Amino acid sequence: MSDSVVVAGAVCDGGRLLAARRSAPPELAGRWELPGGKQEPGESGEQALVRELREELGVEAEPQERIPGEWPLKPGLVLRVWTVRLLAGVPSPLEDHDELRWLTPDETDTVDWLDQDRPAVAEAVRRLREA
Ligand code: 523
Repeated sequence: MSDSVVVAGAVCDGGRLLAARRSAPPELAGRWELPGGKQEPGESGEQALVRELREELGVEAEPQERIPGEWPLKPGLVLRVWTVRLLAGVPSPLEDHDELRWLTPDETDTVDWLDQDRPAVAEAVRRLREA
């Protein structure tokens, strides 16, 4: 059986990257992540990401490019990440998060990212610096 997928967005706007602090479960609460969630049957990764960002942040967003690679979360579950552009709305922590921060490339090390998110965060920051 193929792995289940968690999709996440490196949401970039105005030269900054959006970081979201998890409010649950207890072992992950307080750590920072690229917002997203589980891809459901019948959805593409991009569709799942658009849905998750709408539910969690209240925004309309457009996945742009997949960041190459995928990162194991636990057996049978992998993380895939896209860069994302905001189309409408201002992100707010509606579900699963208790704080959001827009980080400049120089500020991205100021939050405690989930370990599995770090390679994609590094690549997103590299792209932000180039843009
Ligand atoms: N991660 C993770 N990084 C990351 C996300 C969005 C998720 O490491 N950027 C991990 C955290 C959880 C698992 O992936 O162990 C599922 O993420 P979650 O809870 O955000 O996905 P949901 O909300 O779709 O999951 P359910 O509540 O279980 O449906």
